[in-house]
Amino acid sequence: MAYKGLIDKYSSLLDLPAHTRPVSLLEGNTPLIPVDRLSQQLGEGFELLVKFEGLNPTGSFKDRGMTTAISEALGRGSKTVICASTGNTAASAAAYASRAGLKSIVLIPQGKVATGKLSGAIVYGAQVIQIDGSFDDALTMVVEISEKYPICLVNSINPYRIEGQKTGAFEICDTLDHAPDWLCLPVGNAGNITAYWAGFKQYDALYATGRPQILGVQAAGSAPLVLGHPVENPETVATAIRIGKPARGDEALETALESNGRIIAVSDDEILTMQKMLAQLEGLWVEPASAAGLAGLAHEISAGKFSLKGQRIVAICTGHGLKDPDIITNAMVKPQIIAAKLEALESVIQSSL
Ligand code: AN7
Repeated sequence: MAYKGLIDKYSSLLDLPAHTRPVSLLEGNTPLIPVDRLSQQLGEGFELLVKFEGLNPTGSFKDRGMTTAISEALGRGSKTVICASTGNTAASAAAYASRAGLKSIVLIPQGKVATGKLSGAIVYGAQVIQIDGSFDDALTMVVEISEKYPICLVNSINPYRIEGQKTGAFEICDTLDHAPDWLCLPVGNAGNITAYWAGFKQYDALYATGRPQILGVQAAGSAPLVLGHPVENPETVATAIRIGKPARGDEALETALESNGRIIAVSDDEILTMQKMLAQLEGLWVEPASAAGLAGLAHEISAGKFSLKGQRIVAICTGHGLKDPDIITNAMVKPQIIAAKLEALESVIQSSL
């Protein structure tokens, strides 16, 4: 049967109001890719798989929750949606709003949104507004404005975002026939970790698929859940998770506790090293924030805090590397230029022959 998107596929498992009018870009259904060369670098005796969420229609995991949030907003009669965003939510909201015939307004922190996300929001037709402040400031503003005007808020405070996002957990259980032992993922505003946990619990209650332990990973310069207090001026190269006051922070902490997992922080260096390892060992290019879950796993393994034997571990890679090409090109050595002569080519590729 033809694939019609997440609402169609999992309708009976998603708590959506009757007025919901499905708007889909055939999101979800992303591959769970074994990464054996990477796992061998990290340790022995375990299985590692990457759920590559960068293959969603707008290049990030946000599309799972946006199909549901926009579908509900459309059915309710909303004309305009709004969100604060570090970039991926903005692009996703803008795309789904256009597909639904709605207007979208996105607030982003000035100068801190990667090129592929900003250009997405613009091409999909959003009204893009930069805030002279952080994501957290922008989120406060959109919450207030959506209480004052008939504009639908589509940040992950919106419960329908979580409903759609749960499908990531369903897909993993469908593919593996069981939940993995561990799930590793980056944590920013903490919608994704909240949704995965809800999804695994729901599937386990219905089909006895089990529950993973959850490893949530923040960037060290933006790690409110590790520090135990909000971070006023969050900083990290992983701009997607440059968030100091996660809206669903309490739920993330509860998830760590309930799942017998934990939330940790990794440095920007660890994140960029893992981004490179994934690309150069496996051919998977993810944006920096998306490498954080695996960077956290590597961190725990090298600290001797992880017993790997017989474990099946799934890492969620949340966004595509093409979202943030500048992080690569700004740091690269410019490719060499040679004469258009065979001898010149032979001499520079000697070591690869
Ligand atoms: C690639 O787009 O918050 O913990 O405004 O883009 O559910 O917030 C993005 C977050 C991880 C963290 N990886 O997820 C936004 C935004 C990527 C992201 C996260 C984000 P949450």
